[in-house]
Amino acid sequence: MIIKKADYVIGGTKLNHFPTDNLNELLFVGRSNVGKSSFINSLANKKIARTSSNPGKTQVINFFLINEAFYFVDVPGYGYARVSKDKKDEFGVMIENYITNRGNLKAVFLLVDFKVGPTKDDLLMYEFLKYYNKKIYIVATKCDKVNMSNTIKTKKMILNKLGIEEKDLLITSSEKKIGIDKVLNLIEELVG
Ligand SMILES: Nc1nc2c(ncn2[C@@H]2O[C@H](COP(=O)(O)OP(=O)(O)O)[C@@H](O)[C@H]2O)c(=O)[nH]1
Ligand SMILES: [Mg+2]
Repeated sequence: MIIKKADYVIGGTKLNHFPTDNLNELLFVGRSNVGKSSFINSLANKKIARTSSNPGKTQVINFFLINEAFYFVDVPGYGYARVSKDKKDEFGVMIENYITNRGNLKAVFLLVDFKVGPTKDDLLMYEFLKYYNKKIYIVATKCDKVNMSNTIKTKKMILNKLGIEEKDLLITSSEKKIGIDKVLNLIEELVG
């Protein structure tokens, strides 16, 4: 798939703030700073999502209309220590509501830092998504940060922790544009 058009449409915290045109939605989740905004921008080949080295920025659920046909949905990253407990609970409830109540949610991309591997929060999110029978794709981000000799070991560690097979792991780098085309092909199959 080639993304020709990608535009921010709306941000909101509740179902009644979200788009009503009933298009398919692809959700991107992951811990804060995992490289989610960079990944969305790489796919779109355009800076639509705000990136930051200063985590905890995204506070609402953001919708980006892609090729006038479907949405990319960006939610606040979890696991960011400097966000207050109340805010964390609020974000958690907001994301859970979206995931459990949104009928047009087609698939979820769970982003995991390739070098760090799945954190406790990532594993919780993975279990949560499985419990609600969501179609899940695991994306390992920032693979450029792991050198060749450690790649196989790192990959095995991630597969073991999540209990998935090699074919179920998408290894990517937004910075070096690795694995991006493969994800775009997958998106084509999902919503094209
Ligand atoms: N080396 C490397 N750094 C990346 C990559 N993707 C994102 N980053 C950096 O990781 C930090 C967080 O990225 P961002 O996309 O804002 O993460 P988000 O909080 O998950 O949305 C920024 O400093 C990015 O420049 C990547 O593929 N490789
Ligand atoms: Mg972000």
